[in-house]
Amino acid sequence: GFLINVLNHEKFHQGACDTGFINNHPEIFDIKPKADKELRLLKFVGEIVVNETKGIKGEFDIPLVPHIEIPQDLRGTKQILDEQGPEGLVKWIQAQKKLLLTDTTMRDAHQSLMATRVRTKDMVKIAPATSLLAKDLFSLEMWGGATFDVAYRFLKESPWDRLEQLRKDIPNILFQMLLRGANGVGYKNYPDNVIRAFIRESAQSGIDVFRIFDSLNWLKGIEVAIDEVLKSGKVAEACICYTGDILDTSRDKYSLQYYVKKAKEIEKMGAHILAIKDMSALLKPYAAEKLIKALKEEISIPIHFHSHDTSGNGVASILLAAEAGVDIVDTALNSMSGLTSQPALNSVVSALVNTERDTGLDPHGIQQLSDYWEAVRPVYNMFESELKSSTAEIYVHEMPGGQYSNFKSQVDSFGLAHHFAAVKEMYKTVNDMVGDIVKVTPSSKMVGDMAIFMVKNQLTPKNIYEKGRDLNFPDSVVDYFRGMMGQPEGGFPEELQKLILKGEEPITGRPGEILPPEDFATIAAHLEEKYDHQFSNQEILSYALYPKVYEDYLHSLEENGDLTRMGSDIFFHGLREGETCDIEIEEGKKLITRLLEIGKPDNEGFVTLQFDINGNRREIKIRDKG
Ligand code: 3PY
Ligand code: ZN
Repeated sequence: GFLINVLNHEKFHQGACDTGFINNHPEIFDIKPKADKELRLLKFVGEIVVNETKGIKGEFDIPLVPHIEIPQDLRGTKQILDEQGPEGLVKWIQAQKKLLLTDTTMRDAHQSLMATRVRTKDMVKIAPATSLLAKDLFSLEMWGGATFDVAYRFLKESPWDRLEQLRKDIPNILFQMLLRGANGVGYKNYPDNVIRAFIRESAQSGIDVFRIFDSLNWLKGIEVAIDEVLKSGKVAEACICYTGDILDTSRDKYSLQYYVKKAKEIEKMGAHILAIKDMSALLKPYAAEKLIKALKEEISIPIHFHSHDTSGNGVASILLAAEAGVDIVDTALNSMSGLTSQPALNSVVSALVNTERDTGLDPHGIQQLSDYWEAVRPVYNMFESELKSSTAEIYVHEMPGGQYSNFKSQVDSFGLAHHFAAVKEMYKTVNDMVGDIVKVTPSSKMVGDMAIFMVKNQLTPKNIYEKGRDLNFPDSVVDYFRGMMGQPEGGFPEELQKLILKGEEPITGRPGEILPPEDFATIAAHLEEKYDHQFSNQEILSYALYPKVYEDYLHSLEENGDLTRMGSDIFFHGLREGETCDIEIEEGKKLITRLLEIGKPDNEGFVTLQFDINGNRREIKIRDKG
């Protein structure tokens, strides 16, 4: 607008004004026939219709949002933390008889069931109802883990916006995130100043409880994160990741003593809460009872039990942990629970009604929340894993829930679709080769990458020392053996380490100590120069964590505009021929869109789509890539 005004100005035509700026910036005339919002949107939808769905789309129910009225004095655990600080919150937890619950629906549940694809829009719709109907929860786990990069990478939305929008609508329940220690929300160690800045920013944007783990239970790897959370006045929940089987006395690496020792160290580090992170659903019911009993005798901070239901024993483990005095457990609303996800929240609530550890949650209220998610879920069906039943096989290969549900498609993408059983078997073999390690992001990814690599190259634990000499191992494997994921219990197997590092010396200290600090000012300058606007601390951190993913997201914004207001059925499935829907393109601005006709590809392979937009006909052409 400004430019046009200048160009039309009388003085400009007379050459009587200083055009130095214009002369020095010829790029301002480089006006792409910039697609208007409407056209960009139709192109986005058209691309899905022509190249993904071919106009085929299921019928989706509109998820029912319960009618509620939020009382003025709605309170919850968030107020306890805000008013009494982490120590006050810990005292409150210890004074509770009831079993406290965390609902993971908005984080681990969909990460484990649907490749982390749930969009902010579907969360925000149910947020006010959640704040009321689930007001007696201990916390909502709704951020961190894989949600951060998937939001940018696949959903083309900002994870920070998700956090802030949910915070606004749920002011009374603690927000909890999963932080991979020195790996932040990524797959590699970051410099200390990135971890610290990320925690500060997350705390400011609404996270209360930081669940922090190291993928090898190497406690040095979580020191910096715990320290920063303590400084920020938030709750530091430090994890021991559970692996092996404490009931099996023939396997002594991960014994009861191992866990008790780690727990004591964690308490000494100043953590407010200890989490038992059972990412692979390996903590069997009677082992849970034994472990919690022992820990309750040895440490005095509250214990939070996180598990998955992959084995089908999840609720049983929770109930026996509750018997043994566990303070808090993770569950997911029933419609988002089970299998590789968390054990079922509503079922645990009902199981404990009229018992000493009654959770205090209202079964009717949480049923409505579960019903909502039940109706949301079909839109995401293409991301669901093929797993139809729980499996006791998990006790053999020990693969984390989120990885298990994704692994099949990862294996397929390497052209090994028919070798899935062999790769799973190899996952166990690799674990033995590397010395029986804790397997959770990113160490689990390393084991998975190595297993695929071994099968692909027909390697065995024997022939690898011959055949592997000239092979380049996957990055994650090299990183691991360089010591860049930390130090495993019992050290690295030396011969294998030598083979993979090909002469390079591994490190034995904390990677954060040798990684040069990130220069945030340089990132800011780079982004501002390239995109010509100011970037917030949040955005600069996003770039520091995921430079390419973040810039791809910026490009998507340029190309497609802001897609966050679009309904998820359209975002993932486009429109079917003849379908009419509302597409919101900005606050309060809706396009009533009807896909009139999908044409046949022309000679150059373009398909013409006819739309009716708010009563006007519009035609676009999309290249059929198929
Ligand atoms: C993650 O790191 O994302 C996990 O959920 C690990 O269990
Ligand atoms: Zn988990």
